[in-house]
Amino acid sequence: MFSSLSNKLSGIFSQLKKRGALTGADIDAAMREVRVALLEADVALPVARDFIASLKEKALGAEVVKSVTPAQMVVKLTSDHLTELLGSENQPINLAAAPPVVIMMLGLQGSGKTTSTGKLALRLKTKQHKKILVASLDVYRPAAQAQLEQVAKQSGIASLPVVAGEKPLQITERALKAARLEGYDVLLLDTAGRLHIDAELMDELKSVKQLANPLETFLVADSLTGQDAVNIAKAFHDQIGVTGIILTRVDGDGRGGAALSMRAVTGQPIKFIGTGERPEEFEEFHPARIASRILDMGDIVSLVEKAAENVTQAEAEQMAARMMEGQFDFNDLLGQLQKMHKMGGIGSMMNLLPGMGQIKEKLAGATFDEKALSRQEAIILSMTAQERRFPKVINGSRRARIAAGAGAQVQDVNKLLRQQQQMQDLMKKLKKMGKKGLMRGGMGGLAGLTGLK
Ligand SMILES: Nc1nc2c(ncn2[C@@H]2O[C@H](COP(=O)(O)OP(=O)(O)OP(=O)(O)O)[C@@H](O)[C@H]2O)c(=O)[nH]1
Ligand SMILES: [Mg+2]
Repeated sequence: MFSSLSNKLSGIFSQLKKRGALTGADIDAAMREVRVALLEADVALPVARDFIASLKEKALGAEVVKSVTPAQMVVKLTSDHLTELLGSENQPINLAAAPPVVIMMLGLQGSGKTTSTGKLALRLKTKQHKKILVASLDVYRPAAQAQLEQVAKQSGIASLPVVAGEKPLQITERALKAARLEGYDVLLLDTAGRLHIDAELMDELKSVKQLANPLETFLVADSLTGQDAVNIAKAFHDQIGVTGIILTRVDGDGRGGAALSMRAVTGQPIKFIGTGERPEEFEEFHPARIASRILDMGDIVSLVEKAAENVTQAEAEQMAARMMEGQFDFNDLLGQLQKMHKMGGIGSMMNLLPGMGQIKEKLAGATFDEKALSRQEAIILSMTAQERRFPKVINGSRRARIAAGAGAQVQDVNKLLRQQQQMQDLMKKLKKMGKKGLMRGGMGGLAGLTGLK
């Protein structure tokens, strides 16, 4: 979502880097360009203006001009400033109260409230081991309550049984009671959306809030709506009082302005971001990481965390043991493919790597897309257990059968066989090299799998 801003900034800074020593005029000119880039990214005007004013003041300071690498100093200052603009530190969700802790979700129609309710519930359940109850107060849109029920069920979360004809306040009361009696740690209230902010909606939200006394009131805002999202958030905050913002569709091609202005305009922290439609596509918002993503310095920290989450120690050891034996059959390959999928595919990994912003388009080529991963998985799944274990038995007629079963071409099967063979050869070599070569081989193996070699 920040790609265009990110490209512009890296362009500005690479020009600057070429200059070596910087004059005040160089910095002035660069700051003007940064300002334009921010405005083009749909950052609110006053926010961009303040940002540039204070950044320029620092950048023009003697430190930068006299430093050995002035351009890098400017980049560093910009990164610090961006981090600050985004809210400095991650603000964790507040659950510090006697259970059941109530969390209320609000926002405009279609902003992602129901989806985010499910995502947040899943996150609190898996990461913080909380017992969660969700309840929908949306009695206006037909099937809204059923939608939340469905979303919850998908993630193994309990939802308040729907009683036809109840009003939002009645549902709230029943949900509070159920949460108390049934020993839930957290109660998430999903509310109805409206097309515009209207008095009726505000009154209803106010009375629900008064009754439920939520510890957190999250405004769910669609980042694709840019400055509108920010203005709406401000209006909600002024009238209802919110304690944090959940920014959705950060995976989309929005220009980033919403994320950048939200904190400055509303004074409230972004606590989470939605990065896709799936329940697990939801992350804590870390200002420093986002800033470094925007400046295309990569986001190594999140990458490492993501990988650690998905590959457990035991799995890693098991994988290493197989490698040490010089083994690599289709079960191993399938395991690797599935892990990549779990991590949100190669695309999402690439976004996090330094310097990838500029070559991302190239990487979006045939061997590098999600579809290819899924197709490879389908091919392996269409093999028998014996074929997966002993790929050598896969002859011409088996290849045709496997291709047909996976809805793929025989040449795709051949390609995958070659990959498996390469990996197998690599493992054999590794075995000879011993432990020392393992790391290097592992990386090379990954590259081989993705056709990068
Ligand atoms: N790509 C992407 N899609 C999202 C994200 N969050 C929500 N969506 C999609 O946005 C659509 C609307 O989401 P809902 O959760 O139903 O929105 P809502 O605010 O509850 O809508 P109403 O109840 O009608 O006001 C759904 O198709 C979601 O899958 C996100 O972070 N990324
Ligand atoms: Mg909804």
